[in-house]
Amino acid sequence: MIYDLFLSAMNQGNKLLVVLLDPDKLDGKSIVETIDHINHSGADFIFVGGSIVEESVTDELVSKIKALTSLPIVLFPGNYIQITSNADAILFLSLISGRNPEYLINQQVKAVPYLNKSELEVIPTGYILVDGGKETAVQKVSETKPILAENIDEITQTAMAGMYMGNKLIYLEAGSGALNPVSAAAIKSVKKNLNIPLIVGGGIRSKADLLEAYKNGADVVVIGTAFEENSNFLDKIVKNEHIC
Ligand code: 1GP
Repeated sequence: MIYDLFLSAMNQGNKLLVVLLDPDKLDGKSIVETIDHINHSGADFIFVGGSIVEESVTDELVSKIKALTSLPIVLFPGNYIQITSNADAILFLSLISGRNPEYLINQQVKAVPYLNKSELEVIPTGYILVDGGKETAVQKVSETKPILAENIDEITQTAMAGMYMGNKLIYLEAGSGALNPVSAAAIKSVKKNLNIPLIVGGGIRSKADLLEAYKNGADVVVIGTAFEENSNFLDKIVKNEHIC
C-alpha cells in the first residue's frame, strides 16, 4: 500500500521526495525525457495533477508515465474529473484552510462514482494553503483565501483539526510557483503537533530550500515548478543527502 510507504518513512525518519507533474504545463515536453530525468533523480513518487486540467489529459498522461517508470503514481487532483484508475493512489483532498463547501465536501461526493469504478488507494489528506507571496492557481480556482504565513497558531490548529477529522496526511502548501515556501516556523509547529506524515510543497526552488523543509520536519517534499523549469534540477540530489 502506498500510504504505508509514507508512514514507515516517517517512522524511520526517512525523507521522501516527490516530483509533481502538472499535465497542463507539460505541453510540448517529451514525456520520455521527463520521466527519464525523474527515474534518475532519487524521487520516491510522482504526483500528477493541477488546478486546471481536463479529464482525458490526466488519463492519457498517467498511462504514458506508468509505461515509463516503476515509481508509484499518486493523483493530486484539482478537480474530481481528473480521477483516473490508471494511477496507484489518490490524495483525497479536503481544502481545510478554505471555507468553500465545494472543496470541503462537494468535490469529494462527486468523486465517489469515479472511485467506485477504480482500484485506487484512497488517502484522505488535509490540504492547507498558506500565503506564499502571490495569488496562486489553487486560490483562484478554489475561491478561498490562504492562511497568512505569520498565523502559525491558525496553521497549526488547522492541521491538527485535519488530523482529528481522520485525515492520514497533512499537506502544507504555499501554492505552485509561490514566491515564499511555507516558513520554518510553520513547518516546525505543525510537525510538533502531528502524528501523521507531513507533506510540504510550493515554492521550493533550491536544494537549500529542500533540505531546510526536511530539517524543519517535512516528511515529504513536493517539487513542481523548479523541475518544470529545469529538468536537471534534481539530478544532483542524492537520496542519502536528504536527511539533515
Ligand atoms: C504545488 O506543492 C506543489 O501544488 C509544488 O509547488 O510548483 O512551487 O514546486 P511548486
